[in-house]
Amino acid sequence: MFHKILIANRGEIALRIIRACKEMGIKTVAVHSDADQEALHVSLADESICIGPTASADSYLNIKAIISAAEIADADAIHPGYGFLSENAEFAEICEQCGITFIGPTAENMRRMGDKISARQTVTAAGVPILPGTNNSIETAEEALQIAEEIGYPVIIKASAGGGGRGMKIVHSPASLSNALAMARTEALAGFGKADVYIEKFCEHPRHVEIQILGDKHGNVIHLGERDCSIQRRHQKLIEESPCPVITPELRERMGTCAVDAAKAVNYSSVGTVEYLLDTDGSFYFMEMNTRVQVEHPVTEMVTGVDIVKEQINSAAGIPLRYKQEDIKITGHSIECRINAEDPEKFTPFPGKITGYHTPGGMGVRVESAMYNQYTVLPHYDSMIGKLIVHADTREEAIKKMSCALDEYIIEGIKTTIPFHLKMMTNKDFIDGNFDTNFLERTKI
Ligand code: MV4
Repeated sequence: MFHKILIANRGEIALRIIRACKEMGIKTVAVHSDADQEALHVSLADESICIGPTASADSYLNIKAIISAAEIADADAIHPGYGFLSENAEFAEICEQCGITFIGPTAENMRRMGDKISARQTVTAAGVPILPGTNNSIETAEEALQIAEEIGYPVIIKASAGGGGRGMKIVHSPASLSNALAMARTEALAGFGKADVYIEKFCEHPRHVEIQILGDKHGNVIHLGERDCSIQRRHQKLIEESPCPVITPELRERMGTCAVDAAKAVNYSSVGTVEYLLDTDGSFYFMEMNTRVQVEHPVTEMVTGVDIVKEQINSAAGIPLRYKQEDIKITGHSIECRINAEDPEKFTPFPGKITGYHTPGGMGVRVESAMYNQYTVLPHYDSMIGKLIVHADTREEAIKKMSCALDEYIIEGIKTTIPFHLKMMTNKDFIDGNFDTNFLERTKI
């Protein structure tokens, strides 16, 4: 097992990893930018090293500085968290070349699944359903028109090196296809360094349902059930829950088995998430695979009792999975609300000093946050400042518990998304589980 882990991240996920390490008896090294000197992860770690100026590019994305910090601190592993370098195959390779274990999948896993066309080819070979479309890059308008005629409009053009909704173009008729293709290729090249795009049938009212995967370095892969992440605004998730309100045990079994087959097809060796679109008729289609621990992993932990971060560390240390698939049971219902330092109606960032802070508690209430009283939320980084997670026997009880916890959560001095979430918990369609990825577009909360 590792002697000392460097956490190459900040905020709530850095705290989450530090806590897991402490419980495992592993020393921790926090890295921070100049501006994060007062951040909580710096004081909770055993050691801390400043890795550069405020800008992420000069600090949390600075591979040389992070590797140097690991060498100075004599860390034998690095945990990247999510975002930043967590899906950077080159960083994973450099860690291994420096004799430092990267706590995550292999660079090969990242490359196979990070490129969306490669991922589609891989999962198709593994028998995972994908939407009708192309498994190769589309170069010309003629090709695109022919494909679109075959699959029928609307279609969606996606960047192979994109993800998370970046660079997508929805096309409703042949007249707009050529321009959309040209724009998609231009934006893909500018945004991701590769112009490769593909086309698939556009699913008009999908839910975003994802399966948590856990693999080890011995070929074992299991799944930990699903999360419904449909409540999102401009591809930013706001509320996640497990189980999905409309899933059946049979559908969970099929989606989970397909996700495991996809992971086994690339010999996946860490935690990961297979993302699907779930259509209104119960059909599901592979979207993409995220090769990192995700923000929303706690809702899965709450319904399965599995500590996903600890299992990720164990797997990176070469320890075989302690769970078999038949050990995994889904108990109760869990909901997560993302607490962002944003205006609750405009969702514009609202950084500033926290002048009063009280966290909710009680049975089945969990707060994951690096906030504290008098802490100053910085404008330089992501606006998510915490996650409020609840767990109860039923979805109805979880919604009630979330309402009470949100009401008890006091954050003074800045605006947050708490008022938005309080309204969501009393929204009839949300309560009835009647929503898809377009919910916030069509519903005035
Ligand atoms: C789609 C789709 C509908 N049809 N693909 C968004 C990011 C990434 N997870 C894939 N995404 C989608 N891909 C097909 N063929 C719907 C989404 C989607 C979405 C699209 C537009 C606006 C908001 C969205 C939220 C979640 C998923």
